Amino acid sequence: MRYLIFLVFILYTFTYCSSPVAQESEQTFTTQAQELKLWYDEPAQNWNEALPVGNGRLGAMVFGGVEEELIQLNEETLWSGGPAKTNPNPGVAKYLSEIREALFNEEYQKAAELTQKMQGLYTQSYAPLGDLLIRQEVEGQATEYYRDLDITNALATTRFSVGGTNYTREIFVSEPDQLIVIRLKASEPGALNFTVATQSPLQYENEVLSADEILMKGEAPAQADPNYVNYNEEPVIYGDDEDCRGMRFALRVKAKHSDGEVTADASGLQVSDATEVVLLLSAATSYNGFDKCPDKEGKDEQKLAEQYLTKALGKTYDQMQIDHVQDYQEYFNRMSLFLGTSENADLPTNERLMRYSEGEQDPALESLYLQYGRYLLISSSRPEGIPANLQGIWNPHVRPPWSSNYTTNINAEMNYWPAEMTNLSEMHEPFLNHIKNVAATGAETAKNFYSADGWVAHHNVDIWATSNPVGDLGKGDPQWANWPLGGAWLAQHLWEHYQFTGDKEYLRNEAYPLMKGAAQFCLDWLIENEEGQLVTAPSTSPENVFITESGLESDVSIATTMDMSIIWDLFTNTIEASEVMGTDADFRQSLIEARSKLFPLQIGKKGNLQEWYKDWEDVDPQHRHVSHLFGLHPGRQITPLRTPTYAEAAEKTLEIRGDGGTGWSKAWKIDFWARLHDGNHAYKLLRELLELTGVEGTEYADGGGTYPNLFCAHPPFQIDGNFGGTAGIAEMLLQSHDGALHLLPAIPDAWADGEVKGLKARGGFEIDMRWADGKVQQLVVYAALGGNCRLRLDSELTSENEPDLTKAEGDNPNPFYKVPKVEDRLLGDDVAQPAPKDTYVLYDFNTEAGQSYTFVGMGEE
Ligand code: FUC
Repeated sequence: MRYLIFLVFILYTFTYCSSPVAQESEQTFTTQAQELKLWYDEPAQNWNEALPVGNGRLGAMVFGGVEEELIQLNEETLWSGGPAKTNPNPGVAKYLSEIREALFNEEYQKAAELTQKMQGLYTQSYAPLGDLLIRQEVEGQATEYYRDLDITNALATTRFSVGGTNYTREIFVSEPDQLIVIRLKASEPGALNFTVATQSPLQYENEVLSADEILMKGEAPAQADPNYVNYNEEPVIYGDDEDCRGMRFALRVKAKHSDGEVTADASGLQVSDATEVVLLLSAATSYNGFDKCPDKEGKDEQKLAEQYLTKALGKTYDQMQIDHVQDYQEYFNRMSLFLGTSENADLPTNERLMRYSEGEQDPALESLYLQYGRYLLISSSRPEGIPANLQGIWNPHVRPPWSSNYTTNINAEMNYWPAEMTNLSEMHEPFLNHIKNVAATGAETAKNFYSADGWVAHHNVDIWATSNPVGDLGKGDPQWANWPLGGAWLAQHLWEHYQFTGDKEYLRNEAYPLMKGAAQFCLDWLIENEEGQLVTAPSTSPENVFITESGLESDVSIATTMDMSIIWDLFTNTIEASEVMGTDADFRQSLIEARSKLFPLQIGKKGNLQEWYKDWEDVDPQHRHVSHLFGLHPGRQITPLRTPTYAEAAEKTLEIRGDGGTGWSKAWKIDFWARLHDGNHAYKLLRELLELTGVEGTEYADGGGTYPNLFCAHPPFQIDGNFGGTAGIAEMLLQSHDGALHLLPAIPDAWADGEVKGLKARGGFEIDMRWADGKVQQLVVYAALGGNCRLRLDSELTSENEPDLTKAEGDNPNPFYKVPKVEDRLLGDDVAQPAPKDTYVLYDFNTEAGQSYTFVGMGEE
């Protein structure tokens, strides 16, 4: 049976997957076994049942109503506000010495009060563009209702029949044509009668442009308070800012029809007696960069919207769709995953999810979840664009939850964890590019708030690259507002991009200068404690509160584990980057010295990795943030093979924290357990992440988990959990942060057999592998960059031809696998560093750039 399943899968993947192995195959067999679709037998009742489509810039949520179709629209650059004010609270650096004195005197509350004075302004909010409303006249009851989102083609379809006529609506968002394209079709000639209207929750007006084209133009607020700030009489303000009004936007809707009639008036478009109509939606904003006023210095959004439309007018619907699918699949088809087939795949996705939540097995839903994460990333983060925010690009609220901004104490980074591993390196680019903007405002913030060099970012960033500690000049809580490690964490992504791509030009020209700037700030920010160790002060551990021995509760202290781990990571990456390029030896030396003096990781009395400077209790021991395990994931300071003592302490920490938490918290825990090589625990959390939520009138009404449209629920919707879960699945299959390509490091019993293609590893390697009973049976390593390759797995391999496999000994010459020597990792005097566990087989061989290497597992024919 197992072989039958694999045969089906291999045929399937050879058809759909363009990984190096698949490219060699010309087979064209197709199977429905892994149809990658979300589908439903009724229209969406609410936003969390609607289906997301997007091209990175334009987004739409499709509800699929029969007589009233609602398509909620977004444009990624449409935000409230304008360029960030970088010195909103002058002179606050003076508090630093007083805060530090209070901290060393153990006056934590006094320190927290003073720290609160060092706050700037809140970020701005991501705004919705508006709605497209299609009111269709049908006579009679609709039957055979069906709607789906096909993530192989990035296409959403709604179908139904009325009185013997079949109606079909298709929608996709084209990257090549920069349009939202909707086709409405009837099986009977002239059966289409509908109107099209536009509206927006922002300030707007509608205009008629011609008999078949309408325009909505409007303006975003000049100021929109975060949804949790409720003390201002006017939380949303339009255009009263003397310096800079809010951003302008334009939406054009044009109807192309084969027959029937189209007219336009103030209420929108009216279509009568048509058989097929294509609606082309073109939108643009006046956003012209993070440092330009979107009003006075803004782009001509009217012209842009017109240009996109005019350019595509000559194209047929079919040609637009072909171009769209081709463009999308260039990314999507790079990877495939098969974990088994599921009977429940024949059920509507909401029901399928409900059964899964009740404990039924559905491995195909788990692989669909990974692919959905990849779909969402391709649809919300395209090169040249703006990074995916807390909700990707999909948001209907003028004051969305947490401003739908970039929350850097976990959420924004989590969005990009799957980018490199799941073969979507280009989708990482908007995030990497925005770090440059943040470094520009962050250099001002470092100077103005701390009199420090380099650049800094705090807990919240927005399209304007706001980098100050938020809190509205002292009204925020330091436990989240005054966290200056955002920039240092962001800088990890620059290094990771290099690790996966090996792009030295990028490292030299883009990444390294930014990494260096972040490290310069940290060098300035660190001070010596009484023992001469380097510590951060003030320091918080997002967003937790400790209780001291004397029962005092506070959030501001010294050298939290997260601070020290992020700095260790940044220094280590920057040291390695300067070594790779052979430059900046003096600066490298200063980092090496500083790193050796960093306050070490500590193990607490419960055997846990300590979160705080001292072994204090937590006010909320099961807090959703697990900041102190940064070194386990996404960092590489703690690994079971090299620092087993700390790995055990990390495991204890996770046990104490428990498996609960919001959507993203569970997703992070999947990554943690995968890094601890405990596949079954990671899998348990994946199942919990995929628990149905948000269905009113059932037991699935609230809580973290997954909505019927497979969006992750914090709750409310936050896309980070989708991306963190996707990365977690990838981490269970392959890891490459600890000196080797570790194959199946955390494979759960539930995934005893499976196959993956196109997973990426550091060093530019790409992995296709099939496994059975948890052991690798077939493996192809594609070496994009060449160089030494080191494999780690728990079973033996043979290779019939090249390379000659020898079990490796000694140092690994591949710079991508460079792992700091154990003595650099001696993090506390009291902790022994046992040798790596001897439970894995290690292979070491040389590769040539562009070559694939094939292996088979023992016992395999
Ligand atoms: C952090 C988290 C919250 C939420 C918000 C966007 O503040 O603590 O849970 O995810 O970001």
